[in-house]
Amino acid sequence: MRTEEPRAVLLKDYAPPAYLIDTVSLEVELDPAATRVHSKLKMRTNPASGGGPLVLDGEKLTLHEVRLNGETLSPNAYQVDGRHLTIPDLPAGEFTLETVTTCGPEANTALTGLYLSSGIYCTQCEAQGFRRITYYLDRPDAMAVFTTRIVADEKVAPVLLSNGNLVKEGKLASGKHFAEWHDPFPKPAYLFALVAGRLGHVEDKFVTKSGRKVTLRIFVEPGNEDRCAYALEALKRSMRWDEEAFGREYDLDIFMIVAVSSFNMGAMENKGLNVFNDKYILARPDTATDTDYASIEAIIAHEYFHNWTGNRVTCRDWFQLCLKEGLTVFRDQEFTSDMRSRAVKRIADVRLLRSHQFPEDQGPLAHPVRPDSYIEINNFYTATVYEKGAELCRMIHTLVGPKRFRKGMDLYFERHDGEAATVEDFLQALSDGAKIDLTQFKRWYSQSGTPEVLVSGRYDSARETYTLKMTQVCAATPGQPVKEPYHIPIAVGLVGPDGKDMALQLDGEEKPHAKTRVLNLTERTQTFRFRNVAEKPVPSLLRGFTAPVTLSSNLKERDYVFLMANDSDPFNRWEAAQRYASGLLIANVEAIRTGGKRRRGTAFAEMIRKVLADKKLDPDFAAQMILLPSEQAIAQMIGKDVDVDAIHEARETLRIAIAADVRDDLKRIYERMKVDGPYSPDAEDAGRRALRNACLGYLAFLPDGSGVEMAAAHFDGADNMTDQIAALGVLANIDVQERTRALETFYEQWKGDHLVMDKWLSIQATSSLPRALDDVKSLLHHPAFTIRNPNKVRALITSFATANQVRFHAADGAGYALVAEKVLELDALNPQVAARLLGAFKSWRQFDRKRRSLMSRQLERIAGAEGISRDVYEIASKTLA
Ligand code: B3K
Ligand code: ZN
Repeated sequence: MRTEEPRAVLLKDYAPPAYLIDTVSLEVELDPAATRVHSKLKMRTNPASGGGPLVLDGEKLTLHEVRLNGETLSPNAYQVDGRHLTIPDLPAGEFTLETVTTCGPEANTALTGLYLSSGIYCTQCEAQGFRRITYYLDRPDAMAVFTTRIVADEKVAPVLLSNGNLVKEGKLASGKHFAEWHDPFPKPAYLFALVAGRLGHVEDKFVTKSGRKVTLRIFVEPGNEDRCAYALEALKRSMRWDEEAFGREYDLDIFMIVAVSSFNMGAMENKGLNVFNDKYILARPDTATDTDYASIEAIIAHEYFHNWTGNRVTCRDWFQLCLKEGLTVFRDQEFTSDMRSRAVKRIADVRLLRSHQFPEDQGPLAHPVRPDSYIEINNFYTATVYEKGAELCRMIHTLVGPKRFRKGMDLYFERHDGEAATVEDFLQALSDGAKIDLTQFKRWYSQSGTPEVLVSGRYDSARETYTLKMTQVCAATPGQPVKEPYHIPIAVGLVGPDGKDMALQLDGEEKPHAKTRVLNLTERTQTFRFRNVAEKPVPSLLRGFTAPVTLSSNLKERDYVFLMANDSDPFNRWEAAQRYASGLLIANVEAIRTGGKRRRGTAFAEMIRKVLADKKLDPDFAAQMILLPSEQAIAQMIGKDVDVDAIHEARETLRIAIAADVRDDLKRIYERMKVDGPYSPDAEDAGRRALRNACLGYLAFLPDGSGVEMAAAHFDGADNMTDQIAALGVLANIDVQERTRALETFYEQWKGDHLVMDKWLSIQATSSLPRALDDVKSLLHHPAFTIRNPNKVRALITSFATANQVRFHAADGAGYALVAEKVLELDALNPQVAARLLGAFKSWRQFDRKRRSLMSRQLERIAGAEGISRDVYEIASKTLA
C-alpha cells in the first residue's frame, strides 16, 4: 500500500510562474552511468506574479553545485528533496542560475527523461521528463530559448542532435567531440530533445511556399536506411498540405526525425527534432502492412502539424492538453482524408472513437476533454483528450463550414503565436474569426460522458410533413451528477422510396435547401419539421457522424436494410449495415443464452452480394461494408452482464453462415481483386488488398475446410507483408496443421526483424483459440519478447488484454491474473506503460457477476500492492471507485 495518498493537481489552482526563464544553456556530457548536465538559466522575476522562493522541479538527479550570478551557493542557501530544488532568497530583477547535476541514462527503464536504448541516447520530456535531466521550471508556460552543447565519445556517439539549427561542432581531447545546437523559438521544456549515437540517415529537401530551403533528415539505426522512403515522402506531403490547408509554413533550416526502438508511445513532436517509435517510420513492402503505411503517413503528419498546433502555440498548463492534441488529431484526420478515401477514414475514426473513447467516457475513468484534476498527467493522454478532442474541433468545423473555420484558425495563430494558450483562447479566436457564438458549445470541454440522442421521426401524409423529435440526455459520470444540454450538430437527410435524397425544406423556409442539413440541437428536447414531403421517407440521421454521441431512434430493421442499400452518405450506409448486423448478433446472443432460435442474417448476405457486384464502389469502402461488428462492439452495445462466450459463438456462426451464403461472390471478388505488378502502398492498391483479404476472412471459415487451403496458399504466395499477415491472422484462429506450419515459417523468415516479430507475437496473443492464454504465457519467455521494450509489451500483453475479448475474459480469471501480474512487474520498470496496460480493466462493470468479482479482485490486488507508482495507483483506484 502507498504510505500517503498522492495529491491531485487542480485546474483551479493554476497560477503563473513566479520567475521567468529567458534563455537556457545546457552542456550535456554523455555517459551511461553518470551524464553530467551543466545548466545556465538567465532568469528574472515574473512581473505578473513575482518573487518569493524559486522552486525548480527535479527528479532522480544528483546535485553537485548551485551557482547564483557566478558565485557558488553554500548548501544552506537552498533545499533539495526528491522532487524540488528550492532557493528562498534571490535578488530582485535579473539573475543567472547555474546547476551541475548528474543523471543515469543506462539505468533509466521508465523511458522518460534521458535514457539509453540499444546504444542510443534519447530523451522523452513530455509531459514532465525534463526534470529528470536538470532542475528546471518544468511547466509548459515557462518558455525559453535553448542552446544545447552535447559532448560525447566520438566512437560511441558520432551523431549528436538537439533542437533548432546546428551552430558549432568540433573535436575535443581524448576521443571526444561536441555539437552545439540553437533553437531560436522560445519553447517549454517538454519540447526539448537530445539524441546521440551511432545513426545512419536519409536526406531530402523541401522548399516552403515562401522559398525557405529546409533540409529533411531521418535518422535510423545503420542498416535501416532502405526503410525510410515512405516516411520521407509522407513528410513532404504533410509540409505541403499544411501550407495549403492551413497556411502554415515550416520555420527552421532543418527538420529531423529519429527512429528508436524503445519508446513509450508513437512519436514525439520536439521542436525540429521529432523522435519516433521506429514502428512508425520503418517500412518496406515485405515488412510493413498497408495499415502500417497508413499509420506512418498519419503519425508523420500529426507530429509535423504540432509544429504550429503545440509548438508555436503551446499549452498554458497540462489541463489544456486537448488544445494541441485534439486539434492536431483533427488536422491529421483531414490530411488523411485528403490523401485517401474520406469515407473510409471517417469510418476508421468513428470505429476508434467507439472502441476506445466511448468505453472510457462511459466508465469509471470518464473525464472531460479538458480535465480539471489529475494525479499523474501521463494518464491523461487518453482517447477522450485526443479523439473526442478532435471531434470537438470537427463539430465547430461542421457548424461554420470550411471557409469560416479557416478564418478562425488564422486568427488563433495570429493572436497566440509564441504563446502558451488555453481552451478559452482557442474558442475566442474561433468565435471571433468564424463568427459563431460558442458559449453553449464550450460545455463539451468541461462535461464528461457520451451524450445520448433519442430521435423519433413521424410522417404525416395528409400534411406532407416529416417531423423529427430529438431529445438529448447525458448520464451522470464520476464527479458530475448533472449535465447541461449540449450544442449538438446533427446532419440529416430524408431518403425517398426511390432511394434518392429529398430536397429539405424546414418549417418557415421559403424554398428547399441542400439534401443534407445540419440541425442544431441545443435544447433538451427539440422538434424539426420538414414541409412538402410528398412520400414517406426513411431518415438518415447523424450523417458523417457529425457529433460524438450515441443515437437511438424509432428506425426499424427494415429501415436499416433500406439505408444500407441506398444511403447516399457513405458513412451512414456503413452505419446502417453495422446497425443491422449488431441487432441480429444481439438477438442471437440472447437466443444462445435462452436456447431460442437463431437468425441467419439473409439481408446482410444480400447486401454483401450487392456490394461485391457494384463495380463502381471503392474496394476499400466495400471492405468496410462487408465486415461484421467486432465482439467488443457487441459487448459494448449489450452493456451489462456481458457473456463473452455467447458473443463469440454468435459472431462466429453468423460469419460462417454468411460465408456459405455468398461463397461464390466472395471467391469471384477474391480472384478479381488480386493486385498484379510490384507492390505500391497507395490507397487504391491497398483498398483492393483490403477487400480481397476481407473475402478471405470469410472463406477461410467455411465448414468444408476448403478455405484453410486457400489461406495457406495465400500465405505461401504472398509477396508483401499485408497479404502474408492477413493469411497468418486467419490461420491463427483455426486449429489445423497449416497454422503451426505458417507460424513456424513466419518465425524462421522474420526472427531477425524486431518489428515483424511484434506482429508474430500479437497474432498469437489475439487468436480466439482456447490455447491463446497458454501461448501468451510461454511467449513471455521467448527470445522475441522482453518486458523492457514497450512495443513487445503492447504486441503480446496489451493486445491479449484488449483485443482478445473471449480469452482475456476466460471464466476462470486466469487472463486477469496474468495481466495483473504483468502490470505489477512492469510498474517497477516503466510506470507509464504499466498504467496503460491496466486500462484493460476499465470496462469491468459491464461483465457478468463472476467476472466482475474476478476483475475487481485483481484491481484491488494492484491498488493495494507495496510501492506502486502514482501512475498505476491513479488508474487502479479510480477504476475501482
Ligand atoms: N505529444 C506526444 C505524446 C506525449 C505523451 C507523454 N506521456 C505525441 C503526440 O501526441 O503527438
Ligand atoms: Zn499529438
